[in-house]
Amino acid sequence: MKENNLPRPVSVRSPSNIAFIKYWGKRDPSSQWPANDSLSMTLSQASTITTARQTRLPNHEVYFSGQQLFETENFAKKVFAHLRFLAKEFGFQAKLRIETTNTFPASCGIASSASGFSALTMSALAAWTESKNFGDLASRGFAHEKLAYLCRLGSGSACRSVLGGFVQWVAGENPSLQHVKTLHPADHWPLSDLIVVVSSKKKSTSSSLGHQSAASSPFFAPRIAALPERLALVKDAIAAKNLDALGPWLEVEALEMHALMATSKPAATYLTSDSLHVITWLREARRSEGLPAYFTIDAGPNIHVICETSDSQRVAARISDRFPQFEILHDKIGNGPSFEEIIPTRSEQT
Ligand code: 2P0
Repeated sequence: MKENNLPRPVSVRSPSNIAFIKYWGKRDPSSQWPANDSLSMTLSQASTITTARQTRLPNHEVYFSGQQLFETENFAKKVFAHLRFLAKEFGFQAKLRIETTNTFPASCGIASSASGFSALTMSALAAWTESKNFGDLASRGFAHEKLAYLCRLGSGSACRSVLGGFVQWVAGENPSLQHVKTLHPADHWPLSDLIVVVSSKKKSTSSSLGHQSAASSPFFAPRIAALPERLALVKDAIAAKNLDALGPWLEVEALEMHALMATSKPAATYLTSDSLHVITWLREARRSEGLPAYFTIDAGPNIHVICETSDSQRVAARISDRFPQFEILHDKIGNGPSFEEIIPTRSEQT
């Protein structure tokens, strides 16, 4: 406790994740109940670091990369709404000051809602409950399962970022039975995600709108019917660490999701001719040179090239050779969120 009787700030670093089996479509938006189970790999580099502190201010204050956010923007609306929801749900009175940054370049077209809402949820709860680590949070009623549930209410994919390694978000028979679980820890199979940034433009259709229209695509019902068997095959391939068994399903998932997006009402097209150049080249390099890499794609135009970490330098070098104009972000499987040490400023050293 500091001299001014306000608890010290807490800082949580939470990673993004890349879905191998996609979450696209909700059975019930109010409880964030997905249409299907999804499976992702938690990343280690692409993260959000959020510092939260209690204040005596009349309202919450939110800063992104040093810039104050106001509720007029859609993204900020969701952030403020989530803080108010958490405060009301658990009776927290103090208003928070939230300072957040991403470790990946701002607006580079990398989906940040998973890392953003998980870091926001965990740091805010830690600030309110004066927790310094996950043990403290658990002892105050916020164990991982509860954290995942609360992160999910901010943004669905954020619940998978609460855990490290290969993570499944189980939809369950009803909204209250959904949960997340680690299938294998990060050291089970070191995989890399080489993110080829073909565009850094902000996407024009938000994921939330995309989820709403997903069921209007003629591909939605056959996808949902095919997913249980596909999920089992993907889980087997991960358990066996078999990239040639996993890879084709990564590509089917990415292309099926983008086909769904492009055929929904309203439709959204995220892929660009550059996205198509990269994936066409990758498939050809795999066929002709045996390049051991497959792609997946998020709700945007950038291409996530998945390969074993032992091959990642070689694969990245080939991509850079062919596409020197595109930045590549090197990422790999990670262990999940962590509390960060905050170095107190001189005025805070009481
Ligand atoms: C996923 N995505 O499984 C899929 C694949 C993007 C493509 O979940 O409405 O930001 O906040 O629950 O989590 C992105 O959607 O949507 C997403 P909300 P979210 O990662």
